[in-house]
Amino acid sequence: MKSRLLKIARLPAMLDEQLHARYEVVEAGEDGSGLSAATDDIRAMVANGESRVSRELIGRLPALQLIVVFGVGYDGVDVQAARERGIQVTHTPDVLTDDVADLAITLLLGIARNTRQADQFARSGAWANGPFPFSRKVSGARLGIIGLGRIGAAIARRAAGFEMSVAYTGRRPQAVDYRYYPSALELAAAVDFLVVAVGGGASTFHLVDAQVLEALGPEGYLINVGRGSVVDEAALADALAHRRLAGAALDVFENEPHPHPGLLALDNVLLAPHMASATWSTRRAMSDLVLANLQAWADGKPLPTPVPE
Ligand code: NAP
Ligand code: 8YV
Repeated sequence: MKSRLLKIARLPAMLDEQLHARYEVVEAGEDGSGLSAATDDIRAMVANGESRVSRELIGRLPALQLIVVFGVGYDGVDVQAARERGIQVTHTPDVLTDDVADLAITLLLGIARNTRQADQFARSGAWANGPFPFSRKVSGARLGIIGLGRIGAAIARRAAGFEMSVAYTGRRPQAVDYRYYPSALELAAAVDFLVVAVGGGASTFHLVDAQVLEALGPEGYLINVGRGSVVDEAALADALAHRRLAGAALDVFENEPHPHPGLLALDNVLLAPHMASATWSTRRAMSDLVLANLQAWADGKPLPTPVPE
């Protein structure tokens, strides 16, 4: 008989098929809402970067032993509550780093060079009336990265190809050649493009607030591929609307799938629907890692990618 597995995330069909082949899959909303079936025998759960695995949800699953996150960010999981129960938590680091860094650069180039408007300009016939307005040069500009982790470092490596100077902030300086600033505020004041590559959670909530945006200034651009909660989106919409910031390009939002309404009509904004890791090959690699963690757990072996202690 197949054992039961709780799924509280939208997953690629390639992973769904594998899960259904191996388990009796019980589905619920991203925060476990709608979970009506008996939960006493559910020992494993699959979530994603957007899921909310609260202490309350964990409490409703007395047999739970494993939480597998399809994604690297696990800020939605109450890891402390899981640890108190001896429940293991895994995620999918590394395999998505390249894609997320690639999209950060795509967004940076897109917002600086106005590629969204350029496409429309070329399609619409407006081109016949004169040339496209000038945009902002990227090569040689100053890049600031909030969170020089796996993804932040990959963005920095890509920026070297554009001869950008790189600076960063984090909780502590690292043994790297990039300049370190102890706060997001000081970093913002020193760069042209500020990229958020840090995860969510209480310690990074609204790290980019109105003051940081003010410091980035009317010539500055914000790019966010980290988590929506890191940026005060209302303050961002206000700064953009009043041109106190040159532009913003965002893949993640405070209230997904609903970007702040104040952002939607602005022409100095480029939006993406949380798709930085959504390429075929990376989603396959993430799916494989989810299955590998589930299999290792079932076999009583060490888990390939547990979240750090
Ligand atoms: P990582 O290697 O753990 O990097 C996170 C970095 O953030 C670390 O270098 C850490 O440096 C820094 N950091 C942690 N807490 C901080 C704080 N309170 N203030 C300032 N810096 C802090 O993780 P990763 O693999 O690069 O992933 C980073 C995040 O990207 C994920 O957590 C996820 O939210 C996001 N992500 C988004 C997408 C997407 O689709 N848009 C896809 C994948 C990941 P220190 O320890 O030195 O502070
Ligand atoms: C995914 C992410 O889009 O890895 C993360 O933290 O945010 C993304 O890679 C997400 O987990 C899948 O929904």
